[in-house]
Amino acid sequence: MKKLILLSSALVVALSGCGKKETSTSEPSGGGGKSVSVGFSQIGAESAWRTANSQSIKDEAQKRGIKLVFSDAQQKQENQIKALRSFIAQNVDVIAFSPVVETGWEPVLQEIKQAGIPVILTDRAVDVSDPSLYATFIGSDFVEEGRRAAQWLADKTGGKAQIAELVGTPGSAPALDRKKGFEEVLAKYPDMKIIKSQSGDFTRAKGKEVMESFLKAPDAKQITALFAHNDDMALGAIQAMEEAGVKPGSEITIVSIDGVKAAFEAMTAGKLNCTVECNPLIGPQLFDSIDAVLAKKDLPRRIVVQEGVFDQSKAAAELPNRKY
Ligand code: GYE
Repeated sequence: MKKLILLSSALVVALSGCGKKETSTSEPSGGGGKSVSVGFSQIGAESAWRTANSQSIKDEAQKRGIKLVFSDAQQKQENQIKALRSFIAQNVDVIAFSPVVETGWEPVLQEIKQAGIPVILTDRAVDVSDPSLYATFIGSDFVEEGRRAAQWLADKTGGKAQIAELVGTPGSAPALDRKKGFEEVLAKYPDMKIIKSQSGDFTRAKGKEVMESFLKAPDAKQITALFAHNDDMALGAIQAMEEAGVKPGSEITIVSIDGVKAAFEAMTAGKLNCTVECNPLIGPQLFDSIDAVLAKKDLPRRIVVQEGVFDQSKAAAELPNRKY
């Protein structure tokens, strides 16, 4: 059975070999003996958060002399599944990945399990019924981030806001959970309502496009606040507002999530009001967990990343400290 799976996986790799430019391998420099190899399937390069996340993982692999096979799925689940199968065919020691959406992973995770390769999830969670399909999940508490954004907005507006929402990638853990946490807090404030909600796919370009359409709607004037599921979409929306003659940060109060450098710059310029931190620098925690898995040590099922909330009053002091 194992052989059959390996064979079919090898075939997939061979067939998809041509035209596959998104995979890079970094070989450890120097050293003897067999080095550890890790296959990492990344979602894409949709945001500044993601770029920092990829860099953190690559830097840490390099630092520890681990052979990293890194594959970029360009926001497509099918590409991630192909990459995971190619990691089986290459017989890597550990597979790690950040799943673009929550569902649809069970079959490929079963194949990985049959091949005897441990799996570590980073950043986003999966929805599977068999808990033995992965060793641990390292990532932020997205529900809490949504709660923090809503609480900040409630405090800032005295519990009164007509909110436009820019949602992340449909079906992704951060989009589902941030919305859930945000709405949970909103339920306590009868005068806070989401009056518009649409996906901007976590990108600046889509965030701008969707905000443009919000601002063209007949009831556009009713919008008093914007909740963007990430900074990139908020930054795109800020551009759309400026082009439409609406003052971001004053006429529309804006709260987003991630805490990337550009968000701090927008806060110091008075255009963004608040960002809830979501830390992408999880390379060190990932490779610590890889070490533990290979040493057959028990790992917690869930490793939560620590993070904070920053508004304009803290932005200038924090800006020089930002690492992403
Ligand atoms: O907030 C967003 C990125 O999954 C936490 O994905 C991540 C999210 C992050 O594209 O900027």
